[in-house]
Amino acid sequence: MYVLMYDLNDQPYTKQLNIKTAHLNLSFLICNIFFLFCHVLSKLIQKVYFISLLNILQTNVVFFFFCFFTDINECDSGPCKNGATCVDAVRLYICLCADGWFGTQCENNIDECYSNPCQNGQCNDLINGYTCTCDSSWTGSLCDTASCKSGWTYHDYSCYKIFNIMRNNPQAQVDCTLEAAHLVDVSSLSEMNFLQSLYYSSNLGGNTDFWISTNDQQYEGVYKLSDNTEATYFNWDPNGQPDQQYPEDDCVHVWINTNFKWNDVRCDYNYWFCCEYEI
Ligand SMILES: [Ca+2]
Ligand SMILES: [Ca+2]
Ligand SMILES: [Ca+2]
Ligand SMILES: [Ca+2]
Repeated sequence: MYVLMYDLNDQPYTKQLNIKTAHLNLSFLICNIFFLFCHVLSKLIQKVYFISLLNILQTNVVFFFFCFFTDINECDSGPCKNGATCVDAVRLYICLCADGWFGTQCENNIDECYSNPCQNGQCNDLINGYTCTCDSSWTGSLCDTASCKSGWTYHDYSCYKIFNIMRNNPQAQVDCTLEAAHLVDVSSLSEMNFLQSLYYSSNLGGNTDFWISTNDQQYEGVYKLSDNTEATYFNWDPNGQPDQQYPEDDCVHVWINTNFKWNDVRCDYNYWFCCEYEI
């Protein structure tokens, strides 16, 4: 009678049992079932050693069965990376990642830039954090604070300054260009309201009208902005403007006395002027 056995390294071998067939009774069947049980268990658990102690008496075969379970510490090999904490378990390990890392072995650097936190700038991914390199004219940790040149005021992605210097319209355009700006393009009621508040908060020392870019110098009645695109917003004085009183009335100024409504006038008149640059 040969019995399949396994040594401590799980290597199978056969062993001849020199006992009478008559004695190979139910005990052998139980033995094999138990062995099978241990072997299946060994697939689930780190190691199972099966030992059967055979004690052959004169007429009886008595088996003693033992399963020995062992488990190594899988954390000993240091599988968790980047400062993770390794937790040993049966047949496996679990890595508890340090902040900023993920993955089975915490081998991956979390991309904190994924959500695009830098509103006007470049995001630089770090370990458990990020920094923003802001575009020009933006500051703040999230590049969400506009930064206009000294003396200029921010509103909706533009910077503005009202110059309390008397200039005709072409001269005013040149002065704005020298400031890397242009005569203000007023294209919404919101922008117009902003200009009104800017006018009063700028301590300009007087109440003089100011130029804006709107003009119809190219075609009479077709109003353009500083970039030569057609104007779509107007804030004309409702009492008859634009009236083209003179043939040269092709430039537009903000009329302080009519609550900041607009009037078309000759371009060679002199007023203050407002410059704008986009950021
Ligand atoms: Ca990161
Ligand atoms: Ca504008
Ligand atoms: Ca005109
Ligand atoms: Ca007019």
